[in-house]
Amino acid sequence: MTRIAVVPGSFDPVTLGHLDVIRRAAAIFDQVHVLVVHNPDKHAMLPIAERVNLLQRSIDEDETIPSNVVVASWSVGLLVDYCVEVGASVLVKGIRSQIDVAYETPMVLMNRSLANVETVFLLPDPGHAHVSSSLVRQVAALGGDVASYVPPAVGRYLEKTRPA
Ligand code: COD
Repeated sequence: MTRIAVVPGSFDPVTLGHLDVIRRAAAIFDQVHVLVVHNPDKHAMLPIAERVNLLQRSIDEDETIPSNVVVASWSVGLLVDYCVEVGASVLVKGIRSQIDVAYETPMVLMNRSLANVETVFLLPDPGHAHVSSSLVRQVAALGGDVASYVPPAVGRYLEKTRPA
């Protein structure tokens, strides 16, 4: 049986913490769908198409990420609807702290209740545990160097789009 997992997120933008979790998931599952999902609780910086584009480029440029990873987006309906559509039985979430566990726990139970989709929590390398898309956006907006926190494709994009 092919084990398909979905790694969902806003990826606004993708960070090295996200890539760390994607890489770990790809080593465990046969196929990994990295899914850009609209999170209505967050005010997005990048349109979904740009987030998908940056994710795809970042994965393509990272030789340590295997070829069983695909990138997609989902903006209509439940996350578990996508899982059912592609035959995925597992969601993978990255956990940086107890705050992430508390935030994710009700969603784990709801997704299991809605469609019997289980969730696996993966911890990133501790070097990425302080990295979030929102802090990257803030550091970049205030003129800081984000090269240590994002893939090169995102670094180039943020540099190019930085207001003069
Ligand atoms: N290290 C490790 N993991 C990380 C890091 C890092 N540095 N940064 C982020 N992560 C993890 C997050 O904990 C999360 O698991 C994932 O990566 C994505 O993070 P973000 O910030 O890009 O995305 P979020 O948190 O805005 O994404 C939220 C989802 C879209 C996944 C969430 O809103 C969701 O599951 N929505 C489903 C909607 C739905 O169907 N709801 C009804 C049933 S619950």
